[in-house]
Amino acid sequence: MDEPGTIYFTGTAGAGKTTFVRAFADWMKSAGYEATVVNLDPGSESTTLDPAVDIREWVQLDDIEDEYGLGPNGAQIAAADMIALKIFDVKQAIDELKTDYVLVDTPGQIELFAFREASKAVVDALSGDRSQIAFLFDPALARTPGGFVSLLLLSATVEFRFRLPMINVLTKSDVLSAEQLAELARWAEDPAELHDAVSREAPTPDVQLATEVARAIESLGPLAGLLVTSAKDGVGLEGFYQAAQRVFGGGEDLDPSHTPASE
Ligand SMILES: Nc1nc2c(ncn2[C@@H]2O[C@H](COP(=O)(O)OP(=O)(O)OP(=O)(O)O)[C@@H](O)[C@H]2O)c(=O)[nH]1
Ligand SMILES: [Mg+2]
Repeated sequence: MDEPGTIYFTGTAGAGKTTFVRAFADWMKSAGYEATVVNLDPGSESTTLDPAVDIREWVQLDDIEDEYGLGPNGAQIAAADMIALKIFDVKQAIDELKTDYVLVDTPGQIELFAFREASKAVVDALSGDRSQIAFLFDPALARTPGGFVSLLLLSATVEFRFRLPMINVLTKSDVLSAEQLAELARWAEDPAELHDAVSREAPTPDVQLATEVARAIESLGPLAGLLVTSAKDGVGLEGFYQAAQRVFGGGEDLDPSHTPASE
């Protein structure tokens, strides 16, 4: 069997990572694909994710807080390093399940995943050649030009850290109006529109910086599409699958003989 395709889901706290992973895993199952859900968040309190492989089996945030007398942030940092030490056990548990796709939910605090060296070791250990990162845009932040630009830069930073293909995904589209969605689509497709929107945003002492940042975005070229999704309404899950497939296999199913149930 080919190596599984691994997708890491990251984004700011509360962006909808855990909810999206569950919804996407359910969609994959209903479409006839096999996926393993992995929780890499040692502080996860989700009752809905139901991961097949859970880092909390090896590393638990509350235990670390108690054992070492650390607060939540110190415990998260210690946990990130402990996860790296346990990662080959996690990898073995994933490999034993032998599925085509591995969906990895990452800690709520993005800086733990994005900025710590331990996370790079984790991603190196878990991933083969077929890996990518989904960066989730929370509409609460993405709906203003400045917030949108900040998320673009954060996404670019994650790409810079991991050097893996990225898919940018707008979550919770159900909370936005049709007009807001159309505006976000214009910003995603046309950096000049985004630049104009940033310039029009209420002047702040930082407007110059915001404008310079928007120019930087402009020079990076348009986003390769911001995928609009809602885990709540099941919107965009198939589109996300297709986008991920394009990265993994040039648009083909991993196993060409496989016909998903929905086809
Ligand atoms: N309306 C709406 N709410 C959503 C959707 N997806 C997630 N949410 C809500 O957004 C909040 C955060 O969702 P999570 O899935 O826990 O987000 P997360 O990124 O995993 O959060 P952390 O791991 O704590 O950083 C919850 O209250 C969810 O119910 C969606 O598609 N639509
Ligand atoms: Mg979560």
